Amino acid sequence: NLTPTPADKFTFGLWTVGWQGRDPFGDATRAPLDPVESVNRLAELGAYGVTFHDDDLIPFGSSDAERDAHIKRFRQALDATGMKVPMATTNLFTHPVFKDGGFTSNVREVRRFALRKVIRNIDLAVELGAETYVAWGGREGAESGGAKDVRVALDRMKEAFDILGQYVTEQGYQLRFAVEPKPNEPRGDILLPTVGHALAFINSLERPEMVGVNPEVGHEQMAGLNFPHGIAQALWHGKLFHIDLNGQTGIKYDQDLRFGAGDLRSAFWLVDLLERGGYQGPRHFDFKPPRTEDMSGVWASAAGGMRNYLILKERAAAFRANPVVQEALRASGLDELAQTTLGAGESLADLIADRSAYEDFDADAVAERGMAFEALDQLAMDHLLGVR
Ligand code: GLT
Ligand code: MN
Ligand code: MN
Ligand code: MN
Repeated sequence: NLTPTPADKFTFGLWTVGWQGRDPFGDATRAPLDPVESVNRLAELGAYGVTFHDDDLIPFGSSDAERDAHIKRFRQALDATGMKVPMATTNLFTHPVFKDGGFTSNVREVRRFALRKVIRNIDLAVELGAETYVAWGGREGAESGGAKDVRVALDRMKEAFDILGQYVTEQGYQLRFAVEPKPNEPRGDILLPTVGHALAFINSLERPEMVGVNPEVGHEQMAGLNFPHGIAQALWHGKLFHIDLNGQTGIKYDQDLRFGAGDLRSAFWLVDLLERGGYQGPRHFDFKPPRTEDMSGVWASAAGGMRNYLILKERAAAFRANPVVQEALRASGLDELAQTTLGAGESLADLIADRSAYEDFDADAVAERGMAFEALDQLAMDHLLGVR
């Protein structure tokens, strides 16, 4: 069934369908989009919910009365449609004050302002039912070596997450943070550039259990990395708190194509992993409908991402269910990989005493075994391309 329903847990950032198409070379190609319109249209398309930056909903600099009015209209749209807000985040990148970062700006009063801006939106996020708070540090970085003492900047980054963790704990909120890595753009080099860097950083925090990652397909691919492998490791650490789905074709600027456009083979293995790997969270789309599109193209792009996910889910399930595939997986040794390397009850001393493991081991003979990965991969291609 390729028709999305709320049970599929598809969510969209307000900033995605609301992107006006401004880029470094050209002006907006689309008019501003009312968040209420986004909620209504996405609900009609079968989405589960929306996510937002503070400034997507409440323009920067709004008065308290204006802020209340924006929140009220948004809430009414959520109530009327049943749409949820599972995640929210903070805009610490658009206003010029954040030109050198938010949590790690060299300017101390900017860092204090950034923390207050996050705290204010955390209160709203929790009121709206969010369970995850994303932190994308797009402006945390540098263009030149002397501009940032990276070790000291990481001290400030840790300080920020420790303070925010304390705030959430003291308020008794059920909210977890998800760090979103990105290697570059808009800064020349961004701190916490990949999933691996972020996972290591989290271990140094005061409350590591409250912090996980929000990897984005295109961001890891901009670093030349295998996205499903990064996601598998995040799952292995119990740190996949959220995910940004989109499309990217190789190492170039952040394309933010709709999910499924871009590296389709990688998307197939990603859906296979998410559906089998125990990830229960939202399938969150963070894409930019190309600036060539009018509003009907925007909604076509949003619908297309969900459709591609559901097609790949069906294709991956067919791949796993096919007995020919199951035999090919055995031929490729996947069941053997699942066996422990030492036998049950076997000790290190037993391994060292085992002559067949080393002294009598015939490396040349064992090396003759082919792994049969090509046949297995062609079965995957046949399923992905729809001929099986
Ligand atoms: C911005 C960025 C995204 C992040 C969003 C969260 S904002 O559009 O490019 O990848 O997920 O701050
Ligand atoms: Mn991106
Ligand atoms: Mn983005
Ligand atoms: Mn993102």
